Amino acid sequence: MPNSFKRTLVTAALPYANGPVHIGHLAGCYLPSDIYVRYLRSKGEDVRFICGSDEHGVPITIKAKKEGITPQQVVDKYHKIMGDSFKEFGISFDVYSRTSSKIHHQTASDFFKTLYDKGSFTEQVTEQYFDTEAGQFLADRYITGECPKCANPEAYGDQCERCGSTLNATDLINPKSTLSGSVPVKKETKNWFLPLDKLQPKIADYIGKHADWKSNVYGQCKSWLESGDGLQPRAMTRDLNWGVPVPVKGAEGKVLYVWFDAPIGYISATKELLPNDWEKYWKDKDTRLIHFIGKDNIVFHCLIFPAMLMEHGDFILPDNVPANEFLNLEGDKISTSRNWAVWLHEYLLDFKDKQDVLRYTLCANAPETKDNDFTWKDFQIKNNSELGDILGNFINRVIVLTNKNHNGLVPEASEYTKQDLLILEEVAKAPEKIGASLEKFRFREALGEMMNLARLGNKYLAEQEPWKLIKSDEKREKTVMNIALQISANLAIVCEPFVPFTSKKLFELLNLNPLKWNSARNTNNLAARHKIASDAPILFSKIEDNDVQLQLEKLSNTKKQNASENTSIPKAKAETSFDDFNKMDIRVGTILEAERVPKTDKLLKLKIDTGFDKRTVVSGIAEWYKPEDIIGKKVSILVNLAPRKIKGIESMGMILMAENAQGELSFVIPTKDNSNNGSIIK
Ligand code: B3M
Ligand code: ZN
Repeated sequence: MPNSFKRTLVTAALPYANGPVHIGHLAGCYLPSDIYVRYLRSKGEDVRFICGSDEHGVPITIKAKKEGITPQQVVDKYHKIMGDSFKEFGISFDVYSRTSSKIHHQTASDFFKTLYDKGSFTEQVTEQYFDTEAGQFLADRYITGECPKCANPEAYGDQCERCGSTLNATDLINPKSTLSGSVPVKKETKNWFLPLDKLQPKIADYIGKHADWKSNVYGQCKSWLESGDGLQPRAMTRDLNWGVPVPVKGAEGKVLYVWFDAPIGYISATKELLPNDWEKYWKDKDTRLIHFIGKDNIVFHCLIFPAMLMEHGDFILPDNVPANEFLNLEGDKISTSRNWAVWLHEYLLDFKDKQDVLRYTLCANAPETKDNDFTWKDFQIKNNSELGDILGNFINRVIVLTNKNHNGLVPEASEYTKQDLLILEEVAKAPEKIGASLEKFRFREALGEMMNLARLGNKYLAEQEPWKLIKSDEKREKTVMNIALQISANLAIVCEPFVPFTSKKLFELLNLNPLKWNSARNTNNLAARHKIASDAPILFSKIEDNDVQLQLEKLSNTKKQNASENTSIPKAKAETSFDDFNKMDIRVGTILEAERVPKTDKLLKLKIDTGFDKRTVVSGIAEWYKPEDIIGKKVSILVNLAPRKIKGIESMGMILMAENAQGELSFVIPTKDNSNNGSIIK
């Protein structure tokens, strides 16, 4: 640990309690944070590991509505499933709390009140979207529409998942309520905003001091701060009935914004863990605060939460925020709604006692600097050819030979050869090397170093051939076996953060009490004549083709089901009036020019002859039409749509398209040639 700190508080993002945990979550933050904490614990450092369920926010209420139960029932269900599966997977939180708890409501409420009393918020009456059918305001995930930054048609009211932008619901183009599907109206309401625009210099100063952060994280923060108009004020309250009530007069029926209360959940969880001692982890400058998160949470942890903490004044700021990129599954983006995922609780049923295989595979493929892919085939290879053939095989040979030739007693080493000394030196360096990678949050590299120790052991056995020496030079054989056993003991120590279940088994096999990290700098952890276990179990039983096949079939069924669901015809929209329809001026036009919009996959820039003018329209049809194929084509165009800027191009109108269930687009055009440009469509 960077020397000047006395203790470390590690947090892992609080998962939303609206569904179980999948491998994307694990690879993104729970596994790396667990490895890191286990390492620090093994080093004997003062560290606490904090997590809990994020039980507020719109995703929970949407889920409750869908399942016909209360939000509390939803969070109770998933809090239990997630907590249990984390535990079974060996994620060693010191506390797994939840944000619907009393202690959290109190802590979040007090935090808000402090900022409120200090005048940190600006009180603003703004127009927010309201669903008249559902009778409620639409914030965050209650509303979808087109992202103003990247034209993704399915951006949410708080965030665009395609380009990662943080949005306000009112930024969306063509917004739609996810409750009723209707077009929302604007209605005035009072909310409390954190003026991030005014706080920007302070935040920029803070980020500027952290150029040491992972480049994906630092880069994203910088681009937020430097893009366009910079940071914008953000509402910290919502018109909702699920969450922490806003603790001020005149705020009835409002709750704290989920991204205001959730990170405070780290503080409440620490209080729950250490009722009398929590403050030193949050208020003492000698504490290092580290947030492990996925990349979609960067802005909230690096900009907004620090801004809240600065405004509050009592707390330390995050010292590092090691965020990972995303993990894909079999080449496709993991998606809860499409059920495209490997769910942890299901994995634990299908692969009983194989926690470490998944831990190993996810760490070896961790999406540390770019998105990465999980495949079942690779999972099989990692088990059979790496864990089994390298680590498992080495340990097995050592245990078998010790029992066969020495009655299970560690033989005494006598003279070391030059090569022995080099090997021992190499072995003693392992904890340093692994630790150095871990401290830089390079988990894949660290895992590779750990496996190199097992490789070294295998190579040593293969070169020395103690099974031959036993017949020719017993003394030498004893030295070789002693060294091999010392390597095994050191492996038990340094593999613990990555594969803790295996580490435990190794210590049992060696009949040792678990040893701490620094013991692996020695190469004499096993005394001569120490008795080890008499059986050598298979540590990593083979994963058969059939096991892989079953998992692939499960996924292919998901694909089929999704396809059949996608072919269903969308429900009819809510009724509209003739007058409303008549407000639209739709004409026949002709495409004069067409070209791709640079750096986009979907957009074409078209020049259209409308009969009364020639205008530019940006249209999201590039996936279906090549520019050269559509010049001269007749189209229907909505000509009185307010102009909007798309990718810097002013788009004047919209081309009408028919979209089938697969999302393929085709032009809606007059069927007779007698309709010339400018003809009215009605
Ligand atoms: N629940 C989002 C997520 O699960 C959110 C994290 C909160 S951390 C304070 O991605
Ligand atoms: Zn976007």
